[in-house]
Amino acid sequence: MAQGDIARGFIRVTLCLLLASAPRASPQRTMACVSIDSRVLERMMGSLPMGGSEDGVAVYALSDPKTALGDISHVPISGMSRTDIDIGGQLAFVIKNVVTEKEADRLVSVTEGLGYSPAAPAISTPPGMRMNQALHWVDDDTLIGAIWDRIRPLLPQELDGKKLVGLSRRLNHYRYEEGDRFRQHIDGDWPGYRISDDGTSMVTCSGAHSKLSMLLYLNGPQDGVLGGDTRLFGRGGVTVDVTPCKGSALFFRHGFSEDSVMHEGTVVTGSTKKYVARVNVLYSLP
Ligand SMILES: O=C(O)CCC(=O)C(=O)O
Repeated sequence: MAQGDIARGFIRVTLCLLLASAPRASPQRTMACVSIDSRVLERMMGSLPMGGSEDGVAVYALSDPKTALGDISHVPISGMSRTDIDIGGQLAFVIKNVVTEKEADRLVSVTEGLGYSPAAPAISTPPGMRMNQALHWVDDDTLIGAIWDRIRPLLPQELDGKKLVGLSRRLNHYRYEEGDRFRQHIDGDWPGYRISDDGTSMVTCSGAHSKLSMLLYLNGPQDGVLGGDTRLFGRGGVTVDVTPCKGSALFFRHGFSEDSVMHEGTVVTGSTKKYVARVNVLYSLP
């Protein structure tokens, strides 16, 4: 079978949904399992935590996103707010309630169903830097469209003279186990990605490029996560630790801008895994 055939094969995975009734403070949550269908949009080279790379790492799409992700409203969640973080003059802010706790739990379950891997597709990191597991998928706009409608008014409408245009539909998820971390780095800038019109592959969005990272926290201390703060290194030696808050998102500049923010994911010190998703915020091209 040619690689293209494999890449476009359909896959059925079992989705373990975290039950909303499980006690919030307990890291051991009850799970219910349902089946969902997914497909592989692309297979590409992925870098491994301790160096080297692996070929054929999948980027997925959900065959039925509405069923897999559940009912997602496009209206803001009550209590949404933006708080700017003082890191010596560089842009960094947190938006609360980007997704609900239920949506965050569901997303964790979807990604667990698709399956994490040590290799991160298309990402290149030196040995020992990205010590976690990765899972990348591309949304058909079911989730990203709703998040966009919620957060759009709170984002910088212009950066470097370029207009805010949207969010990439590619979600790069990371799962950290005890001892895992993401050492100091600056995120690269990327084109936006979406699913092709015929649904079979991942394509770039024309006329847009990313300027901001959005780190969406899918769990946090309330689920039993210990450690795993995101540490921002600002100008003049300022450092700020942002503790993951489930459903909230941290934003900061990336790419080759002077304002790009050095950051790290600090060590997860307990047995509860930390889950985060990185999504790029897109601005117009000249
Ligand atoms: O998990 C974190 O807190 C940091 C993640 C990160 O550095 C990244 O996705 O670039």
